[in-house]
Amino acid sequence: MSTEQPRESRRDEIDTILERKDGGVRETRDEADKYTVVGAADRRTYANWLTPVEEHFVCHRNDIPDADADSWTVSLTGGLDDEYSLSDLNDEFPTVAVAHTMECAGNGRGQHRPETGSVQWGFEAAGTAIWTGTPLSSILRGRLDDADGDAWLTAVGGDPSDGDDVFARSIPLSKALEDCILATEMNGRPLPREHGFPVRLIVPGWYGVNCVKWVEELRLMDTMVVDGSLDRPGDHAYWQQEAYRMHPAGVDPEPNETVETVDTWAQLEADEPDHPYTFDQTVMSVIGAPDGDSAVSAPEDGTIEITGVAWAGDDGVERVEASTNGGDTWADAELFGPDYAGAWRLFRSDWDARPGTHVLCSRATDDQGRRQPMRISNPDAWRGALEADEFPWNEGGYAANAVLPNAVEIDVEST
Ligand SMILES: Nc1nc2c(c(=O)[nH]1)N[C@H]1C(S)=C(S)[C@@H](COP(=O)(O)O)O[C@H]1N2
Ligand SMILES: [Mo]
Repeated sequence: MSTEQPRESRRDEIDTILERKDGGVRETRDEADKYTVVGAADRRTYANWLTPVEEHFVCHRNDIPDADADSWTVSLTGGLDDEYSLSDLNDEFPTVAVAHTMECAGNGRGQHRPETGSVQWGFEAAGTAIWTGTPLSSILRGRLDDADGDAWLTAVGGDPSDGDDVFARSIPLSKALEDCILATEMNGRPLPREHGFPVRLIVPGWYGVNCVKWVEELRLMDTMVVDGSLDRPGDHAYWQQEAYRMHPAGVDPEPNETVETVDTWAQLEADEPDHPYTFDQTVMSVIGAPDGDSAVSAPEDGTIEITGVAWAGDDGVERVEASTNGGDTWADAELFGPDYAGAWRLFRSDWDARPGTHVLCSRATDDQGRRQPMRISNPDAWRGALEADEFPWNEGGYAANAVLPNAVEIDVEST
């Protein structure tokens, strides 16, 4: 299953992906971090609810495994002792479809000043697709007992890790049973290779890193994955315990066996864990239209419709406001369109546009009353930033959801 290709061969892989992807950031590779990344969304992506595969970003580190759907298996371990082929999964369990907004936890990283390392995403690393597959609750049903109440489920990717960091991520068993699926289709078509063919985990409303691609093992555990948790060589803890944790500059986060809450924002507001994990997505919004690419001419009555999307992870989007003067004043936007847990909502707001240049931005509030902060803080503020309506600069550039860095400038021409 694994491909021992030299790094240079990824050029072809990326080219092939790029042939089908169009959009904003064309391609970014972080040589130090060895990421393969295609930023495929552009602002217009956010004027639509469903994101076509061509506009959906791609992000992973290792080579894409050369997978054969007929021989691929998912093993259940950690006392579950079973194994399924994809046709077993398909035949033995119900098939469901879920809507999920995939967002890399590093979305907005490029908005941090000073710059943080790795891929400098603006807002391009988010998209909403319909994912079809098997509910984990069906697979796990009848295999659990009461003692598993606080258990974790660890998904392991079959991407070759060169004997290094195995791609393994843990989610609470309760989340797995609630709404997670093993997906084999994206937007009604077989999963594209770069999105996890033949099977990937979808964790609705959680950051992309939790949605393990090319899943080959699901392991029931008492704790989150730490080093030595898996029956295989390599380091097991990197993706859970080191990468994708929020912390100030120069800090190495300590591993934890468990956390009080998997609500990413609540972890940030609380004093523990010291360095939050990127689990559920923080409240966020992006304007999709007008897109600022060219000047707009105001119609006779001056009214232009501002359209965008807003999402809030496990929480609902309670309110979206739009501003046409860089955040000085705000007007309530209207939520409309599909309303699925784990996927973004469309919003719109009528703008009485006058000729000139205007800065448009949006600000969403989740159903726990948490509102997007206006800007990203300086590097020293850390958790103190929250009180100043700022998002805490963090060294990995994770979970950023500040308003102003996502603003769009619009030239309105007189008619
Ligand atoms: N096996 C595996 N799964 C993975 C990754 C990876 O490197 N290996 N990258 C993760 C990250 S960081 C993100 S943001 C999402 C991106 O999913 P997409 O490429 O389908 O958009 O996949 C996640 N799943
Ligand atoms: Mo990511």
